[in-house]
Amino acid sequence: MTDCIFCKIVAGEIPAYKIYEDDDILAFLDITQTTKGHTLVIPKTHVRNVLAMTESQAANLFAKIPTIATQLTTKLGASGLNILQNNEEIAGQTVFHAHVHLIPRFSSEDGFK
Ligand code: DGP
Repeated sequence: MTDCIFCKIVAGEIPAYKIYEDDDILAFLDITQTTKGHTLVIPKTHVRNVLAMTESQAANLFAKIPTIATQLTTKLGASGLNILQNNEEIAGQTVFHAHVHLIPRFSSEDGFK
């Protein structure tokens, strides 16, 4: 989609700090950094959100979440991680290209919130 920010990131037209990439999936740092390492995992092919996905599209996206989440948590020394996923404006979706938020959580001993 030509006017989609995340499609532009996939195409390399907008810069992003990439965490993981394969033929179907891209993970990159969220611009807001709710916590250090806040990451978005997206399908490279445009789809509006989970409500518009086929089972196969959902399987491809969510199958990668455990590996990316575990590596992110381990490499950052986080104590845990929230997984968040918004569908449609009423539920907080602001970018209408499906994405999963990975939000690392740190104890006070980690030095981050
Ligand atoms: P949501 O509210 O669930 O639709 O989350 C959209 C997220 O996308 C939000 O946390 C901010 C992030 N975001 C928006 N524009 C950009 C961008 O240009 N680059 C990056 N890296 N993240 C973006």
